[in-house]
Amino acid sequence: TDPIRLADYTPPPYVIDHVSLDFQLDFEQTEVDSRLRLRRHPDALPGRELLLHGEDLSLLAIAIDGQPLAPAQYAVSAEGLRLIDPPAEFELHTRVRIHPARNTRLEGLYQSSAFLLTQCEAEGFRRITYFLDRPDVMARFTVRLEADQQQFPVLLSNGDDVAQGTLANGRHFVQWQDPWPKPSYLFAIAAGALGHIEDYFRTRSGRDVRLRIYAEPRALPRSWFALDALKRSMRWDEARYGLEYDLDQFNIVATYDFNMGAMENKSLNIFNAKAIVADLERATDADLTYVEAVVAHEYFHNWTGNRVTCRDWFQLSLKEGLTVYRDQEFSADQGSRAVKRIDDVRLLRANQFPEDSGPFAHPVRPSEYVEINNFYTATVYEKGAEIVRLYERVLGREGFRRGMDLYFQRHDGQAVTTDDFRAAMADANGVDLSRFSRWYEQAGTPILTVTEQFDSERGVLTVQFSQETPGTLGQADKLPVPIPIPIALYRQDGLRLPLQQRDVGPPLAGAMLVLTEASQTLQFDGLQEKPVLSVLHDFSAPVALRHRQSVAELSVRLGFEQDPFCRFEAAQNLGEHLIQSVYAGQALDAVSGLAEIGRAFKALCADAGLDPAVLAECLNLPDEAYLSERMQAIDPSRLFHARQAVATWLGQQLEGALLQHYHREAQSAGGGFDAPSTAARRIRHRALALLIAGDATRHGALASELAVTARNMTERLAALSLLVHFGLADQEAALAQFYQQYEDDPLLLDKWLSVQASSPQPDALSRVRALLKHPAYTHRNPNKVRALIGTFGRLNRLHFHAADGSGYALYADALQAVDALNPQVAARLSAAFNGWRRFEPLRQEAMRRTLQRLLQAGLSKDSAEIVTKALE
Ligand code: BAL
Ligand code: ZN
Repeated sequence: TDPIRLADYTPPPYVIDHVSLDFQLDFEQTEVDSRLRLRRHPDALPGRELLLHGEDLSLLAIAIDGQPLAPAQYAVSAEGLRLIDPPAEFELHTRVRIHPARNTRLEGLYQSSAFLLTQCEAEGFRRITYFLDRPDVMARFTVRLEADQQQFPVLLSNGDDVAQGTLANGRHFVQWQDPWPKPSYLFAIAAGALGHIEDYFRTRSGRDVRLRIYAEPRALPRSWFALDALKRSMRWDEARYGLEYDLDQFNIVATYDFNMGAMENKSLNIFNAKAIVADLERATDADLTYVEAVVAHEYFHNWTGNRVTCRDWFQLSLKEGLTVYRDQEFSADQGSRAVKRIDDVRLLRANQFPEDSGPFAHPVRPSEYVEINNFYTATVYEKGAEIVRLYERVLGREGFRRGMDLYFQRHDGQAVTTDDFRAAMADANGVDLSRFSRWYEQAGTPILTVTEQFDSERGVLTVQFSQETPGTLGQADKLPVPIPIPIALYRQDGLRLPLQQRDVGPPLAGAMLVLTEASQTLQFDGLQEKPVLSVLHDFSAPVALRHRQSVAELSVRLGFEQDPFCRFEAAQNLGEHLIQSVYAGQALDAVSGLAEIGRAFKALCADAGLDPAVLAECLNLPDEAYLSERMQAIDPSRLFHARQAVATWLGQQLEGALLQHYHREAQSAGGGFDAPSTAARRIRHRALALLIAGDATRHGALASELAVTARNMTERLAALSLLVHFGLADQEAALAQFYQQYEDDPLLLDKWLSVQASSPQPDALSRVRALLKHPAYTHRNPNKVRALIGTFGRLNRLHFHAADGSGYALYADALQAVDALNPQVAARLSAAFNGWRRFEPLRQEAMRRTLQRLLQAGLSKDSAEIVTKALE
């Protein structure tokens, strides 16, 4: 398949001013009657044909301005409907039939238990009716939904419901009107046996907005947290950006069958139940945090995505990077900003860095794609958010707000580009941001190297900063990108020193260098001894930092850094030093600086001023995905055991302190979803994991005890994971009990599957094999696929990479089966092999062969794009 290229962009041939849709809804056969008001786009290139996108539609009727078309006036193909010589302005009437119950791709209109739903982003609308299904065609929609009243008591679409009534034969209808022009990817309907909960939000201008969450009745009592998160999001967007909601109702529908996390359809968000249905009793703190973030994210899209949308799909990060940045900031304001930042960086490093260094590396604004669904990536989302954060770093929060204000002033109601966003940021602040375009255009994680030289006689520290972005497929040479680098100096005893800059290199503003060249040097003087240098506070740019520091220097940073992220970073560096030394074959006892590292961690545990959640993250060793990024010819089994050995050592070294934290926080850990209680749970569960790694015989009983006394799902699941992952005596009983207790709860069964799929115990593979046949599992449900197969490939590095290739084989078989049903979900699974070139030769070969076998078996366009790239 030929790729679609950004360079080939042309404006749409026609404008669609108005769309009127009439649905006769039914699970088996739905009919869609459409009337489009089209007129030739003023800038359109002349052409005799007009192609309207359409896939898997049966055309029942077609007319232009009331006149049925003769066969010579149109042609239907796999791509869509071609109109021959259409007038400059006309009304197109079509009627098509579609089959929702047969739709296993979950794109377009599909069935989810007792209701019908749509998913149109990116190109699902063309599976509903013929249309110019591209984001720069923004139209006003009127939608009439008609169905059997008993089967489909609820009929929802975008905008306001303007008419409804009952009809003969037990049927009824509701008519919806959306006053805001929107691209087709934001169209939605939901229809069927849905219950709802309700609340109101009064906007700052005094309008009352009715808020509803619709779901299967059993899920509703657990959806109040999400509804509250929605209200907090609405308030936050007014306070931080002056952005108010623009309709009188806002509806969310939750479903257990969904390809993504959620979807921001105008005023009718559709959510994976995983991102809505959550309370302390049945969801972990991580789940609740996720729900809060996704609810906010989709709501924030109302302005960043819906009111101002993307010109084309290459601009996806325009809305996604910006909206992720906004939800990150919202979450930071709800709980602990430091913990939020650490969590986000961990995620970026585990998911985006490998993408950026693998065969699927692509710029935040890609220049070509085969299947756009494959570009909803960590790069477009998370790295995109980091780039937006760069603007905030260099412009300050107020400057950033000025840029946002100008962006909306210029582009409300338009479909625009990342260049337009950057121009608004630059113009609002009177600065030149042209070099930031490189962040969007270049793939690959820039490597920032920091080298120090101290002249003890003159008391001068010379620091050289250099950057290099590695070449990626099709982009061999890279240019320097602007990198904001906050700088601090500490004395050995932890005192922060003033920065006395010498007249070398660019002058710092607010203790921050913005590195714009390949290399720049700074000097600081007035120093009595070599100071400890600290850079990149708060992870100020999405770069891979190479800064060699001694164990002594890292220990000072761990103990005294004022920036919590940097303390976490020092801990990660110390952990990495130990793990890599063991991996390289050293006995742990012989690793340089071991005793000093032990002392530094002990001191950290005793630091009463430290947020226990930050402490927990400092004690969380760098994960295998992140470590692997910095290695070649990886032996995953050796890496797992090296990391485990360091965890064991840490658990033994810190035993006393860990037990103290575990018991001291017991009471707080029974509290609600507030920062102190969630922090208490984090440190307790981190402490317990290390204690058991240190000595399972002595401390395993604590996990069994926690399984029994658990007061919330965070505790219950922590206990279950530890029992299973350490293969402790009570594991089978705990698994059986968990299953029995939550058999009726799809989201908790997902967890039950994931805990087993991620187990490092020797029986993991046979467990996964058995679970594939378990009634709790089906290839048809994306959440189940992700929980079992996805987790196995992503988190179980020991068994996925089993030396005999059994993990790859099992995974590939499952992937192939899923691909036949749901290409979008299968393509995600395919990415698990992307890093194959980084492994030792035997695994490389086994993975390469698996990829070839998959390709030969015949894959969907989605999966084929990923697998082909991987083999290139
Ligand atoms: N637009 C797809 C789901 C999301 O990012 O909100
Ligand atoms: Zn989004």
